Amino acid sequence: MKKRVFSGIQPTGDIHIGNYLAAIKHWVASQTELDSVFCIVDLHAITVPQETNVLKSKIREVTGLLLAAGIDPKLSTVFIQSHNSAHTELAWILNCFTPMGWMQRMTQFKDKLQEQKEQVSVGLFDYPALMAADILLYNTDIVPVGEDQKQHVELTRDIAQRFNSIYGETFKLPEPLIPETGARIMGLDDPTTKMSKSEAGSGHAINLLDPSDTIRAKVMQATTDSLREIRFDENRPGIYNLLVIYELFTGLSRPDIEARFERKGYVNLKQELAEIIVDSLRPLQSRYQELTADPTYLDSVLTEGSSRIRPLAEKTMTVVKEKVGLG
Ligand code: AQP
Repeated sequence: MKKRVFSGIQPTGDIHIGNYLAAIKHWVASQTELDSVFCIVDLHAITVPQETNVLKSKIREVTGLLLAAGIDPKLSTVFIQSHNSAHTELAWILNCFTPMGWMQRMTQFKDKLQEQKEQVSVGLFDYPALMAADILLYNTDIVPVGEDQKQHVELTRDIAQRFNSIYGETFKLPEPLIPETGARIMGLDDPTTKMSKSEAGSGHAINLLDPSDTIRAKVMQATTDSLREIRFDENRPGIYNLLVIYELFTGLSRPDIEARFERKGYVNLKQELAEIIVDSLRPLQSRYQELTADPTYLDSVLTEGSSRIRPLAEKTMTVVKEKVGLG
């Protein structure tokens, strides 16, 4: 039996190289040895305001990008969260077993609360319970995520353990899988904040569908520092972030990269990095154009994914409802 992997991606904003290097690239690499389930989490997306038509088209865009990056729908299951109502049903049940205090400790919510103040939705507060439902529905073994989602996976384990302690062994406890390098790619304009889809600044993120000249311009404008030496030093977040991106796209070792840029300046590093990103994303971008040329293809993949996954969720819901005494 292959271990099951579950991961989600929000169809919000533009998918960027942080999503790609920390998550999507690893999903592609492990799909032959793991039973992989990837969910386009549109119900998570509406925890902040979305425009109807934009959300619908972003769902297809993210699906196209996952496939263009190498997710193979014959090996992996790709589906839309809202196509399976078991996600919201289980989330409600888990809500009833989750103390408010646990949710109030979630740092992502606390950060968004600072930004959105009283506009923040109840749905955003409850986001981690929905994420717990996503994961627990499918007896997930491994949840590959970036560093920002680690706390939510730990909460999922706590909720599962609590439920299991009341009703006996029901949910498998999932393990977060965080990449050793690049688990937190930072914004190019501000390397002290994580690269994020919802950040508005035009020089903040490199998006997977950015034209070559846009990528070049963003890299050349990236914030660095006034020092000269090019080496991996976490205390110099701007240059460190660029070097990590360089490392992840090239696969070269840190000593090799440092040796390559000895006695060279930041401009050399930025120029070379920009070309590496442009070249690395080119095949993905042309594959994306091919895949989206047929408007029915992506929907057929998503429909097939939903019907493959639904019986697994139904099995879990039957057990959970029986244990809780519903119906
Ligand atoms: N900057 C990042 N560095 C490393 N990993 C990242 N991830 C997101 N940003 C970074 C990882 O990408 C996967 C998909 O992310 P998501 O769309 O589900 O949600 P998110 O974490 O909320 O991503 P964003 O880009 O910051 O989106 P918004 O702005 O919409 O909230 C996850 O595995 C995530 O860890």
